Amino acid sequence: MDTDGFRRLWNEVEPVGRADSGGYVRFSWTEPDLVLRRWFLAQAKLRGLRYEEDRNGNLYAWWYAEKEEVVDPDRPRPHGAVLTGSHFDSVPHGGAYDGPLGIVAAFLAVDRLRAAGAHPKRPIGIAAFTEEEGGRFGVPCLGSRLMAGVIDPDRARLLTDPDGVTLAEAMLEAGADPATLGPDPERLEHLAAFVELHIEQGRALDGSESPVAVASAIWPHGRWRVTFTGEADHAGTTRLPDRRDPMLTFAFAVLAARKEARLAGGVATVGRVEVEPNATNAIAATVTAWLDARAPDEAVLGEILSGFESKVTERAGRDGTSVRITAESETPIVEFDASLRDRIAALLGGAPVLPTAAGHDAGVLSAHVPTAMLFVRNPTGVSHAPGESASDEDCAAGVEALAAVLRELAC
Ligand code: HGY
Ligand code: MN
Ligand code: MN
Ligand code: MN
Repeated sequence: MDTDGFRRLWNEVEPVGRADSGGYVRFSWTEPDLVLRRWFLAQAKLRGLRYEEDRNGNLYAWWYAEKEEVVDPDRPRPHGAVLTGSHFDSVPHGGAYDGPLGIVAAFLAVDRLRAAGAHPKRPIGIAAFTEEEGGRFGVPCLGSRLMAGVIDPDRARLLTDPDGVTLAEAMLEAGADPATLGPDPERLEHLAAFVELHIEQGRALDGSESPVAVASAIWPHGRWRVTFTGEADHAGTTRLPDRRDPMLTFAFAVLAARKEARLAGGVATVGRVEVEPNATNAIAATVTAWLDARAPDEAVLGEILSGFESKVTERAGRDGTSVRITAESETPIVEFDASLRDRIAALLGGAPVLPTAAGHDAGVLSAHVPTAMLFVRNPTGVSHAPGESASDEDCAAGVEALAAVLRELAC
């Protein structure tokens, strides 16, 4: 295993976007993202791979099969390609590995295959999908969802970041063209398989013999914007019975989400909230919070949501406030392609097979292309926070595993 080789390439990516918190702030179309997009182009050039940016801002580096029969010279799109890769963007102050590890490992896996003299019979592609976390514009897997045609490009163009900048404006400022956003069915048709390597976002592999696991499923999950509306008033002179304080209903809702999730057997999180007018000495007018709920199956997720909605609506009635719940993104359960999953687990010497409650571009593509995921051990299990970690040895083992999978599927 080439641990030094991993560390060398990882050292080029790891510092990009690191904040004083030790976490990463790599929002799509901001400077750290542009630095990593330029790095991706340089890595493709270094290896003589054909670089491509698609209509949605996703990047590709293609290693063509020697005798690549390009069916339509005007559209030199590879047929039956095996694609691997992940994303560069992060949640605010997220971990170093979530996303970039899959892209660095992909370049190194291609290097391993070439060093071993492999000649792909199918094109092998490396992808960097844009806005996977939804950390800036709020909808996760935006680049892969646009490609798959599961989000309206007009809605996407108007998505705004916390500063009110739209995706379209951010792309224009970065020199990209938002007018081209939209479904890319031909691209999907030409993929024979997609394999995403990702750091494990949990502790399932801690203490395991194998530093690498294969994904069986992604839990159904979603994000809901919950708006609590009350009546702004003076914090001192307004008698308690006269108040219509949305902060009260919000506080109840956070506890209700947790309780409904515990009772149903899933998880629910409120990690983001905005208060208007957000003044120390004024009762809030509105509180906007985002609920992230996930569960092992759709029935449990539905139970969490319906329990949450009924309890919070009832409480708002008692508080004299109102509540509106709007789905921002809902992702059904993903059962990865069983034959591909088992073939890869066997290839990797019986690697553990485990589900995840984290969403991924692989989850979006799996509805269109035979898809698999590899997880690399994360001893702390921490993710979406500075504590996320993986050893160089385990990452190098991930590269070996990915190289073996690409050889199996494309060479
Ligand atoms: O939110 C998620 O589950 C993923 O890490 N984007
Ligand atoms: Mn993530
Ligand atoms: Mn990720
Ligand atoms: Mn992902």
